Amino acid sequence: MATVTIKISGMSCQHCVAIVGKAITSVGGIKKVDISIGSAYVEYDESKTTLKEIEEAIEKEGYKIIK
Ligand SMILES: [Cu+2]
Repeated sequence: MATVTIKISGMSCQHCVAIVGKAITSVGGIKKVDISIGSAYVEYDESKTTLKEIEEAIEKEGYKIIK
């Protein structure tokens, strides 16, 4: 199990929180997500997905990952 906190720009309200949460949980192997405006804490199974895949799912919704 891996845990990561991803910083996200472009989120401004609870609607964004819902969209990002949905995007992350749509990736396989996600065990836990805790989203707030501007960041996402994620627990995931490294044998099923990668951080890159999670980040891409967020970016696909129009948000930007802050590295
Ligand atoms: Cu919003």
